[in-house]
Amino acid sequence: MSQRIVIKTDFDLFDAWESAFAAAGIEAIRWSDRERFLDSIRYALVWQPAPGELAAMPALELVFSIGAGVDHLVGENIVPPHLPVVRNVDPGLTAGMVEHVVYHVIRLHRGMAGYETDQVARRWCPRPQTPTWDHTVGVMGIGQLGGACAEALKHLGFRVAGWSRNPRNLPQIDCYHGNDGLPDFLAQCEFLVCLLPLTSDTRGILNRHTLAMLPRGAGLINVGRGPLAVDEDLLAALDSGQLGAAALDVFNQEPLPRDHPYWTHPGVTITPHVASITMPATSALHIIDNIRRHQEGRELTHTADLSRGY
Ligand code: NDP
Ligand code: OXD
Repeated sequence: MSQRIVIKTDFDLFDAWESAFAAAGIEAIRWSDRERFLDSIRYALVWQPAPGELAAMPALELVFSIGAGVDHLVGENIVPPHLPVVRNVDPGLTAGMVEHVVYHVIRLHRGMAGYETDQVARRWCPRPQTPTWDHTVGVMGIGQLGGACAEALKHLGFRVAGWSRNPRNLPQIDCYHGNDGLPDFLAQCEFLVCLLPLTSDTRGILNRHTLAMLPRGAGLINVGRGPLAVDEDLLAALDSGQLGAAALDVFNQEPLPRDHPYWTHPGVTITPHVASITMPATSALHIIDNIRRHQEGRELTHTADLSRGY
């Protein structure tokens, strides 16, 4: 049977996917062309499929998430229950996330926003500097991406704490887990990086209660998902000074509405959900490997458990 993978993506990267899959003898099909191939599409690589769209492909054997997050695949009639879901775990995606997180932690640590304001005012105003090892960065979610960020921040000298659902043991990272471990974890985070998946347990976890547990003036970097944060609580924490700054890449509504207060808040830095973008050349390798594993009856790697939400 032909090897066809249909691709639904927000980014116009079809040509790159097509050539990466062609090298492995797999034919890539554009989402807009899928009706012609419905009976022969065996694999789907998707971002935000609508209910019923995957169920309409009777030959489908595997679903690949274009993103590391699979919250877009959770919901009624989105993924037929018998189909395994493989999420995106890829060195290119990890490297991009490490760059983004390290950039923002350093930007906050070195007070760059102040110098940017000074430049606009033509003001020469050196400020004192402190070493990284005097500061603690907390990473919420120390999986594939959060774990790599924690390690990179540790290499820069920061004290690093991590928080996960289950007990974890990462070299030189102070690991906390579960609801019981959250207050002690948050109490030390002068910079908080949120790299949690969006699940029923984590929705709204950045709220007035948890933000109040941070040291006053802490900096927040949310790269997980927008609905992890309660926007009103986050804005109130910024306005009161409980939060010193927030670098936000993900939002409750994307694109962020033009009239949203985040756009103009002096403490907020916005990026349009680009902390790390899936790169076809490297991600395809992991997809092709899983297709081979599936064909040979071997165990798949990086499957998601949709009932758990990640
Ligand atoms: P992983 O599944 O590898 O790691 C998830 C981590 O979150 C694990 O440490 C897990 O704990 C922890 N976690 C999950 N639920 C809870 C909970 N209830 N309480 C405490 N910890 C919890 O995911 P990735 O690192 O690959 O990706 C993380 C998220 O990053 C994605 O789901 C996505 O939302 C986001 N992302 C954002 C991008 C962007 O451009 N902004 C790009 C890519 C991803 P445990 O270790 O115990 O399982
Ligand atoms: C992802 C994302 O989950 O880009 O990979 O948000």
